[in-house]
Amino acid sequence: MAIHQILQYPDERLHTIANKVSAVTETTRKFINDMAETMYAAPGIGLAATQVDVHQCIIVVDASETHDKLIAFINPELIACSGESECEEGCLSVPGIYEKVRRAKKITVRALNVEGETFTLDAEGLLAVCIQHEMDHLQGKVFVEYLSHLKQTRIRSKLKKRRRETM
Ligand code: K2U
Ligand code: ZN
Repeated sequence: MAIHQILQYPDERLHTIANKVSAVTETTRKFINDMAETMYAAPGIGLAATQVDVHQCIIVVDASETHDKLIAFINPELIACSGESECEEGCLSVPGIYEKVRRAKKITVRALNVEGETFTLDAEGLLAVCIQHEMDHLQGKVFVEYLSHLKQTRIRSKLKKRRRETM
């Protein structure tokens, strides 16, 4: 397995729209294993293929307290959502930034699993937040884009300053 480098905002590649996976192959399964390893090592509770510069509709999520319940979603689609809730979010591509975002409270997602079989999942709470956050990544959207332009400008400046200091 391999740990991939995670793109850092405001890298333009984070705004790429991912392509549907046409067939789930051994190569797909190996990549998903790499994504999971990369996510757990970060550490995080979700990761989208976009974040490792692979523009395929694949996300992995593990919102369990024991960090041993990985769910892989291939070609995920939101087929139902209800309610609204606000949650403080972070992102492995925007380190050190945590801001509140409003999202659907309950969702139903349809996707392919690693065997290429269709499944649906009802989710709420942190799992629902994480799945929506990762599905945004597949559409080229980073969570800071829900914030005001002023906040986005301040975040870009903060990250650029931090990068200059670490060079
Ligand atoms: O996309 C990512 O960068 C993964 C996020 C997923 C996430 C974002 C917001 C809310 C929940 C999950 C990372 O896991 S950010 C780290 C983190 C960990 C636990 C709870 C919140 C954020
Ligand atoms: Zn993220």
